[in-house]
Amino acid sequence: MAMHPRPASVYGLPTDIGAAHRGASMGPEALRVARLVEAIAKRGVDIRDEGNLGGPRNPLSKPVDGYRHLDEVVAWNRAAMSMSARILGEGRMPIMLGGDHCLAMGSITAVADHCRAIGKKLRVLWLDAHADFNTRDITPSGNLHGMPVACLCGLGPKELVGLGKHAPALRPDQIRQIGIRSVDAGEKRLVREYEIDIYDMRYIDEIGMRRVMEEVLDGVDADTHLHVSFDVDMLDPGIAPGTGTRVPGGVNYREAQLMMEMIADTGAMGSLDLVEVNPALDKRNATAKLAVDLVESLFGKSTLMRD
Ligand code: 6HN
Ligand code: MN
Ligand code: MN
Ligand code: MN
Repeated sequence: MAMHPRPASVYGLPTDIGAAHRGASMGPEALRVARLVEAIAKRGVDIRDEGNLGGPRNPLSKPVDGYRHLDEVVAWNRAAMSMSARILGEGRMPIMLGGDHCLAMGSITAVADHCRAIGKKLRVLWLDAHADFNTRDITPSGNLHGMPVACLCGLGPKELVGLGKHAPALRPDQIRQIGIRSVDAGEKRLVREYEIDIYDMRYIDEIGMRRVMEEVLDGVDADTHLHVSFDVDMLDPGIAPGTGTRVPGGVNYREAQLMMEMIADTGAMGSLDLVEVNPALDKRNATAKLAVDLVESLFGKSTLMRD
């Protein structure tokens, strides 16, 4: 497929408001230090850096009625949603730098509203070790970064479920989850009930990443907006130690490259989240550097025609 790289705008959300540990708030700067913006520019993309948005500080409080920091999470997600909506309105691709994964509620709600308004199909690729499908009744932690997919599908507090113009923002059949290997007990029942399409590590091991990606991208066409929500804990902790909820047995370097290359080949990526980079847990910014390397592939680095 001929590629016309679409213009893109990066913005940062320096917060760890949805997580249990502090540090993901430093993710946007770590990604910039790893030369994310320059790497995308090198792919021939017209790229802007909008800087960081602000929001409430992390009060480090206990969960209330099953949610930790709900008001603050709502505030940050409203900011994310407005910024992504603005960038989409300018005809550009929003690249949200987290921050923790709760922020994908805002970015994806904006994308869902945009796709409804222009009549495009939306598919969300959720790259993660976790299903992020908890609710307040089943969460083991109260942390909202474990709940964004459930909230986007209508299961969650009304302030988050109703962020956008249409609630719920997503139907389960629009989502494909890849790299999953840690799902909590109650969460397992719920993802089954909602029929979330989960390509877990066992499935990847058994059929291989190439076929997994063919399946998750099946049906993606010129009328499809692909949203990629990349939680770096999808990657094996041996190559990506800088993240708060590490789970052994993750996606390896070559598999990750192939995923990004196959996404790039569709030419359909319209928005991206890069979340859960935690420099406080990293080794010499290795995780941010790896994320940048993979983003280069997402923007077509390995495509011979463009090198
Ligand atoms: N993430 N399932 C665990 C929880 O607390 O709900 C971990 C969630 C991790 C979320 O990495 O985006
Ligand atoms: Mn996640
Ligand atoms: Mn995760
Ligand atoms: Mn679009």
